[in-house]
Amino acid sequence: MTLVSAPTPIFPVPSPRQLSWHELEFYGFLHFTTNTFTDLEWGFGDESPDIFKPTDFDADSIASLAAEVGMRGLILTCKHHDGFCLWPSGQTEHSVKNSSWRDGKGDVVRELSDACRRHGLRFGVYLSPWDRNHPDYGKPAYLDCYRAQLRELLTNYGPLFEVWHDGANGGDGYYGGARERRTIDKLTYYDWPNTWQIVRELQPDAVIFSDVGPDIRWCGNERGEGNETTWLTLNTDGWCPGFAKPPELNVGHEDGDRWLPPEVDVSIRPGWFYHAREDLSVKTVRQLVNIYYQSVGRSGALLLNLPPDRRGRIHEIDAERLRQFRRIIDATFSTNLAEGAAVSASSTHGNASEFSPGNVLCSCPDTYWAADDGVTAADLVFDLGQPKTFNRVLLQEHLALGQRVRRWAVDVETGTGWEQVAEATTIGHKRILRIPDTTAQKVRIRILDAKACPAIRAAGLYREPVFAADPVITCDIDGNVMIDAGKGVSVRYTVDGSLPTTDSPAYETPISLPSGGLVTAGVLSADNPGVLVPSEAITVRKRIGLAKRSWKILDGPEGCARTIDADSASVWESPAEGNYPYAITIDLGATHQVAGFSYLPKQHARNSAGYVEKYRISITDDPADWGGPVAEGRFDNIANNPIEQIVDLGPVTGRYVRFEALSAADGGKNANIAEISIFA
Ligand code: FUL
Repeated sequence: MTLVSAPTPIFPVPSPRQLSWHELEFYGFLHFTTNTFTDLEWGFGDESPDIFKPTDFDADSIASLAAEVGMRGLILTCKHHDGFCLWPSGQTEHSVKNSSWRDGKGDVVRELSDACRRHGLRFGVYLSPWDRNHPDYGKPAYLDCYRAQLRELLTNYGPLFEVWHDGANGGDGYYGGARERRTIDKLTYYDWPNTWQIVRELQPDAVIFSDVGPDIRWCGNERGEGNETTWLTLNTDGWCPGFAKPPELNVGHEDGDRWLPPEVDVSIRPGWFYHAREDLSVKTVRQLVNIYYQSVGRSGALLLNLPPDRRGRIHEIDAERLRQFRRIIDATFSTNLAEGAAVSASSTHGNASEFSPGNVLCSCPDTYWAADDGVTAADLVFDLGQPKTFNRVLLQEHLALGQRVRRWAVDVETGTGWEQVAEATTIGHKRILRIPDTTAQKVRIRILDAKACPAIRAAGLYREPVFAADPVITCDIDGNVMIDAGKGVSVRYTVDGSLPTTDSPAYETPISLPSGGLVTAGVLSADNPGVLVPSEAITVRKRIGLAKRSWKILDGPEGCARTIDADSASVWESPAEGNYPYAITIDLGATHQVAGFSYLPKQHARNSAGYVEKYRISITDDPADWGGPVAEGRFDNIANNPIEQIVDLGPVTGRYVRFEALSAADGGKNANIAEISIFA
């Protein structure tokens, strides 16, 4: 063997701590606090500690589920924005020590960190910088408290793999009874460099997460969408936690001067905390699999939130979905169809065997194929020995040398020459391309452009089996409910909340539900031979509102009929010169018993401008006399997570509904509404 020196790194390169974090790929988030019991997303800070009283908390069942579905660690919200500490902190009275749960001797952080170790999982902590309970929040004294709490968590609970600093910060709160609005200077208040130094001192192996690192960055959204082009490098000058540009966090900067890879945080449910009303909206298997490809498959890590319920356990529906998700991922990635292939390359670094193309099929993390110095376009050819069918192509770069590849393509040999079947941009830690079923004996990976000679650690060809699609339930303006489970997949349904069985009606034509209701659609394995149905059944539920055909706008800004057209893609947006409040009055055409209201903000917007945050809802039978509002509040966390916002009501009786949008989450003047729905 010749002695050839390795390719020169392209800077910046990951630290050893970041390199080992890249290997984790998939771990869980646990959002658990008083919110679980008050049904909020952001607690105000004035909750009685006694409200935190899980009836059957079992850290082992949570950790064993996480391990079973392939998570490598768990991060717990030890303190969320309400300031309630899940451990007996010496810094505050707002903690488990003042709850009658476990007679005031409970410590969720202790139980979970111990359970994680028992189940081979790593443990990480989320400590919200914003504290809506603390009297000193906003003053210098609070920083001492925050740092002392950080020290408590970093010293008393064993080795941590990650410390999570949320960017959401400042606003109204209890603040020791002041009940006022407080803002802080995000750039200076936390003196982040010195605060992070505490983590370095006490847990040198832990990565630190915030919008801007210093070790890993936010991916810029809470939808589970890493970007196809993802640079693991970023320039963060002038940015800080809570103050960065989400679209740029999503892509990264090709010329970034820091190694700062993205973590994709997303909840298995619409909200981050457990709400019984969201039992119907747990992400479907198809959504979870899609999120996997959009995160892990785009070089990010997937931080998937599983909110414990009021028992202190992961709800059975969530657990079942996760197991189904795991079955699909395992069925897909258990066999690398390229294994055993003869691999050749158009260029090999120094012609040395230690950089040979065959290294991409070895599972050892430190070996790789590299092209010669100066060669920034090179091919790898796999001869599979016989034709094989695949629909997933996976590549990994050897990150210790920096992120190098800008663009690559996949070709197959057709008998008459090479045909391109896919083209992509960055690779990074791991890139997985989804392509249609493709059969070939010879496959060629063409690196088209790179910052320096490519260094590829792994390559794989895989086949995702045909699996049953989660039924998609939609409803038109007349209250006709449609269920789509994909071509060739049979689906059954119920309208009484029960789970579909082989005795339930098969879905064939739209179901008429003008008064709304609860539709449960199920794909049963017994009905679908030849399709991988990852459990006995896949069920999806949707709460259907009143049909909107006979609704009229009684009063409201121009164009607001778009909010009641049963088409979420048609959005009412306030005019550029508009300002809050905005009010829309709807005539339902007849008197109804109203049990709920929902506001769907504009979907897939590039920023959070126009999301309504504070609202008031009134219902009456006489539009000349509204009486008091039936609900008034705030859509917490809508800026980060603009999902359908459901408000449970009375029920109250009335024919006219007035929705008043009082302020925007971004503090601006504009509002948008995709759809308003009313549940009977
Ligand atoms: C956000 C918070 O405001 C949410 O409540 C949640 O914790 C999410 C992970 O981060 O910024």
